Order: sequence, then C-alpha cells, then structure tokens
Amino acid sequence: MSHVVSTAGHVDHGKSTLVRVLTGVDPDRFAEEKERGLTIDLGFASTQLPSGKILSLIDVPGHIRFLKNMLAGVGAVDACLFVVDANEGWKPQTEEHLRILELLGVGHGVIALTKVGIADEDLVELARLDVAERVEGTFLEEAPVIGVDSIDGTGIDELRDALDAMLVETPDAVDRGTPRLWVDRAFSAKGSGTVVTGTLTSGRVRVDDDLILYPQAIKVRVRGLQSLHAERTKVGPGNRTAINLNGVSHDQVTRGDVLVREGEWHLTHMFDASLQVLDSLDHEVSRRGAYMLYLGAGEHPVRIRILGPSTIAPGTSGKIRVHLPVSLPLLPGDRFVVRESGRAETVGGGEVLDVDPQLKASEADPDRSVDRVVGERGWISVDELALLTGENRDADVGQWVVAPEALQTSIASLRERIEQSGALGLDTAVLDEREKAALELLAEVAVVGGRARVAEVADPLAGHPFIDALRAGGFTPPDPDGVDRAELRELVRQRQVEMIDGVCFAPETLDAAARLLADMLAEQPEGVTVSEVRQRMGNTRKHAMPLLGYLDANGVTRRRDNLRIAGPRLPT
Ligand SMILES: Nc1nc2c(ncn2[C@@H]2O[C@H](COP(=O)(O)OP(=O)(O)OP(=O)(O)O)[C@@H](O)[C@H]2O)c(=O)[nH]1
Ligand SMILES: [Mg+2]
Repeated sequence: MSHVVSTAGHVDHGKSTLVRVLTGVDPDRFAEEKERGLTIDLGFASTQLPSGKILSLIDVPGHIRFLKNMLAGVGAVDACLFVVDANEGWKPQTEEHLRILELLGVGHGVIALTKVGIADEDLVELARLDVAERVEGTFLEEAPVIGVDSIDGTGIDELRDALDAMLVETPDAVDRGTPRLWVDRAFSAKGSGTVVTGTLTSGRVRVDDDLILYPQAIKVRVRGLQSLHAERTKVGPGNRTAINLNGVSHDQVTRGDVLVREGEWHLTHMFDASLQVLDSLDHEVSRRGAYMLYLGAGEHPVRIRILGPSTIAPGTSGKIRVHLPVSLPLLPGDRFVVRESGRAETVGGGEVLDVDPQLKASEADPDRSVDRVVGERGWISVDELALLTGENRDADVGQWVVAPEALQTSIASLRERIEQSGALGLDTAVLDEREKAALELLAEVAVVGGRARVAEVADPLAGHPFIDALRAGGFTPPDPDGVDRAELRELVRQRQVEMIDGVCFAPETLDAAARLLADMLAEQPEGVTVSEVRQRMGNTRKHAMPLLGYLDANGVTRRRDNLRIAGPRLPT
C-alpha cells in the first residue's frame, strides 16, 4: 500500500527539483521541459520513506498556462507536498493551488519552504510568517513548515520525516470492491501495446479482469499490471498503477477517460452537486458563462444550472445541476473544480450529491442523504441504491429498500384489494414484484394455493363456536341467534364470517360453492338453474340465493336469463 501525494505551488518554486532530490528521478520527462527548466505535464516518481512506507509523488506544473495539467494530477491524491520559494514567498499559483486542493477535499500536507540556502535568514523568517497567515483556516493550518534546499541538501531529511508523519495521519484508500481508475496517461509500449496509467481508487484490479473504458464504452481486458515499477498480478486502491490493456489502441484513449468493471457504477451525464464559489472571484456565478469541469483526471465543457436562487455569490456556496457532454461513472462524494473557460479563472468547486436526479431543477434540493434518494423513489432495489449512493442498506422488504410512506401506501392498497377479493382471496399472479414482497409484511394474510386472503389466526375470536357452527352447517348454515352482536360484527369485519344479504356463511362455504358450481358447469356447460343448484346444495332459496349472488358478483358465475353459466373466475 502506498500513498499518492502531489506537489503544488507557483512556477519555478522548486517542486520538480525537490521531487528529484527525494526520489532520485527527474519528474520532468520531456526534452522541452528539461530544456526550458519548466514543468509542462505531470511527472511521476516514488521513494521509500524512513518508516518503510512508500511515497508516490505526482509532480504538477506551476505555470498558469498548464493549470489544466495540474488539475489532472490532483484529482485522486490523498495529500500534498506544498512548495513555497523562501525568496519569492506567496505567489498567485501558490494561492490558486491551495484553493484547488481545498475544493478537492485534500486533507493533509507538508509545506516545504525551498531555496533557503540562497535566501537570507530574515527573508526565510518573513516567508514563514506569511505562509502561516495564508494557510490559516485551511487544511494546511497545522501542517509542518520545513525549510529546505534541494541544492545543498538542507532540511531534506527533516522533510522526509515530516512526510512520513503525514502518511501516518493520512487515511488509507477505501476499498469498496468497485475499482475505478481515471486515466492520466495513455501510450503504446513496445511489445505490449496500449498502456494507461492513473491512481487506482475504490477497489482492486487483477490481471485478466474485464473492464470497460468510458466514455467510449470499449470493453478491454487487463493484460498486465505494474505498480511502483514492478509487475503485479493484482493492485489495490490508493496506488499509482499502469495497466496494459487488450482490446483498445492507445490513440482511442485520452486523459480523463476512466476504467471500471461493468455494472458496478452508475453512468450519468447529469448530476446535482454543491458548489463553493471562491472568495476571490469578482463576480457572482450564474447559469450564463461557459464552464469547464475538472473531475478525475479529465476536463469537460459543462452546462450549469443553479438550483434555488439564480446566482451564487463569491465566498458562498450553493447547489447546481451539471450537464456533462459524456456519461461518466460517478458517485456522491466525488469532487470537482469548475473554471470559467472564457476568463480562464477558477470559479470554485464542490462535491457530487446526486448522480441520478429525479426532481426538476426548480424543485431539487439535493444532499448526501440516502433516505432522500429512497424517499424520492419510494421503492428502490438494494443493488440500485448501492449504485446510486455507494451505501449498502439492508432490504426492508424482499430486495427493496422502501420509504416509510411508500410502504404504508402499498400495504394499505394491498390490504384493501385482499379484503375486497373476499373469501376466494386475491390471485397473487396479478401482483407485481413489489406487491408480492409487501405481502410478506401482512401478518394477518396467508397465501394458500396462490391466493392471498386474511387468515383466521391469533385472535380472541378465533375458534368462536359460531364459526364452527357455520362450517358444520355448510350450505345450510344456522342463523346467528344468541351470538353477541359486537362479536358478530367483529367476526364479519375480520371476514371469519361472511355476511351476504343478511345471511352468514363460513368462508370455506363460499369456496365450496364456487367449486360445486365449477363441477356442475363442467357437466352442464350450457348452464344450471337455481333449483338444480338448490338440489345439489341441499338447501332452500334462503341460502342458495345469497350464495349465487356472491358467485355472480365475484365473476365465478354469470346470469344468462334464468341460468347460471361460467364466469371469468370459475375455478378450474
Ligand atoms: N538554490 C536552490 N535552487 C533551487 C532549489 N529548488 C529549485 N531550485 C532551482 O529553481 C529552478 C526551478 O526549479 P524547478 O524545480 O524546476 O521548479 P518547479 O517548481 O518545478 O517549476 P514548474 O514545474 O515550472 O512550476 C531551477 O533552476 C532549480 O535548480 C533550491 O532548493 N535551492
Ligand atoms: Mg516543475
């Protein structure tokens, strides 16, 4: 496990030189960089610290013209090596880099005051005071400030110790089991084809893994892996990683693309987010303006809609809806920086809050709450919720997480349908997945033979003698003489007793009547008369008529003239 740390600071303040002294590797890779003594693009190097920990450094350019490259380098870092030239002191990109790191949520750092060998002591002291003041209230407030000189070696050991201590404080990368790698370089290596590099986050990658490259949606396979200059069979999160890919040519891949496994991320070209606007901005942020969004290692032209009030003033924060030109695998908590393309100035940055907004922009008020995500949908599967929020919730019902109100509504409507379905019960084949799941929550309902009906259990009135009498009576049940009226009402309410046209029946009798008619109509499909039914039931009109009325009303039978014929719900 290594930690990935980026440099930061104004142009020429000594970042690359310091990286070279710390690691023995010159991070300026290009001839043009070496000739001009200026970092243009990202550089990479690593070293082992006294404790044995591995420090991976990403060296960023300080020049404002290459800020885009700097942004590509800091999208996935845990901490920073913040560089200030003791002679020059705090400069514009010192400030801008600090703001960017803050917006991206970088939480740890060490400050190196460079070139102390060629600065007089007063200047160094002044620079210290200045730096202390500038970082007040930022994540660097408590950071150690180490005077160093990369040419004569002053303070380098002390800096190593400070970096070591910083890594102890810096939390290890999270392993969610869902790897994501924002590509910061893609090239073709002799003999092995396409290689991409980046900082792996959120999970492990193994040789032979199938991955997808977005936004192109190209299926690729991991042919080989390297981390810290060694071949690996697997690499864990928080590591600089080079992946040799099958299935894509290097010119199909650009910085800012992203590798993930299929189905593990929600892909979106629209998300809601917070936006903290920099204090230094001299105008409000409105929907007008051309914006560039920096996220992962990529740069994307975006449309922004302010949620709520129409503008966000400098030094304040608000919420925005962002429209990306491509779909990317995002998760709440992802951080980004926004710049205004026309003016080339950093506007602010924020955190993704909702990767799948449900409400219209005029109504949305996003936050990181998982309950909000559930509430806006009512029902959501455990898997879908994990994709949208990164959180694994236990299911409330079946495979679903359900908002309390939505669950109550479903249960109430289910109960009503079951009650209305009468003694025959509700055919569960007509229920959708959610309703079937909710059925399990209805303690009073039993499902027998694919039909849900109110069960006759766990009740003081269960086993009431009148129920037994009704059952025993069958098609000629007794009248409820002598039965307490309140008890009778309750028995009817619970559907332990079915009251039809003032006559009481056991629920089983209704089923038996339906089956009897089915038998009779199988023999006589053209229809049966009331008197034939009476004869088979062995009863009189008093009991036969309510039973037939019930069967007609429930679609078991239908009347045609003075005959009963098969209805749509005749048992088969
Ligand atoms: N004397 C002295 N010179 C230094 C020190 N660090 C850097 N330099 C010199 O300062 C110049 C700029 O150093 P770099 O390391 O290229 O600066 P940088 O911050 O990487 O610059 P960019 O990447 O372009 O932003 C070079 O000429 C270095 O030799 C130091 O500690 N002491
Ligand atoms: Mg440099």
